[in-house]
Amino acid sequence: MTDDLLLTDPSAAAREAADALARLTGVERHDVALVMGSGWVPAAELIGETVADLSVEEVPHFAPPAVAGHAGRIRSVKVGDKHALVLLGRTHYYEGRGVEAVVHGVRTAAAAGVRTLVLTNGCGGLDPSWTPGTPVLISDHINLTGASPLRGATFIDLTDLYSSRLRALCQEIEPSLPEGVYAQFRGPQYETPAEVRMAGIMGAQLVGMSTAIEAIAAREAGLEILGLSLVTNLAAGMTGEPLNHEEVLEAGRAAAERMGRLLAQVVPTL
Ligand code: 8IG
Repeated sequence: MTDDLLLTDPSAAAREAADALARLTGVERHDVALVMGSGWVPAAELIGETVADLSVEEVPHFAPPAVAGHAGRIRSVKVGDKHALVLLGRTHYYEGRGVEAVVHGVRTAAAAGVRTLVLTNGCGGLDPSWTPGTPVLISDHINLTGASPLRGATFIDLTDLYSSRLRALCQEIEPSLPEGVYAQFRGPQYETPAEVRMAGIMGAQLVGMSTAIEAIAAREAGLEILGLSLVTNLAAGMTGEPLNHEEVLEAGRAAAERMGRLLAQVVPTL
């Protein structure tokens, strides 16, 4: 099924979705949005007080969830005095719905009044000291997908894309939080060991399938971005063991409490 408005006028599609969110949640404007990726859904419960809980099917132009552990819900959550929009699950580029579908949540958040965006993901780690369940602040990215959410000659600046101000705020709360460069692969297959070595030579410490394209759209929309990766597995070829999705979900469950507490502390300061 094609979504004509999403493809022909993505910003109009985002306005429609934002209007529906205001109506369905009863919250006129949201301050901050969080996209909860693989391994982060259990942490969502701990962020704050849920004011409204919707299925993505109720909100215009969102695609139904495709991956186990990606819940396909949108919540309005009160965190301190902030209204947070919590997107549980995301559309990935590898689903083949196009970049417009991938970044519709980010554009909807911006249209709903959001100024600050927290992008979370589960990913592979290249630093052997990052055991599964280690949270890492994204300091920069390498977009290896060949895709962009931008159209035409949109020459936007990506300097300090992952706000150094927001990273410093997180490190005040949790001084031990490491930082890393995130390389986005298209997926859905995980990397070969040679691709993981390539990513390391290029300067990446994290490999995933989501965040870079969303961050570009968020910057275009003028949002300040906090990127948080949960290393759910060592990247392919680093342990001698194959990767599996169950390991990802288990790392998320095990780290949920720590991640939820971190977000509950960070969000009111954003
Ligand atoms: I969770 O090792 C998760 N997502 N590309 N590589 C890539 N994406 C991931 C990985 C990984 N683990």
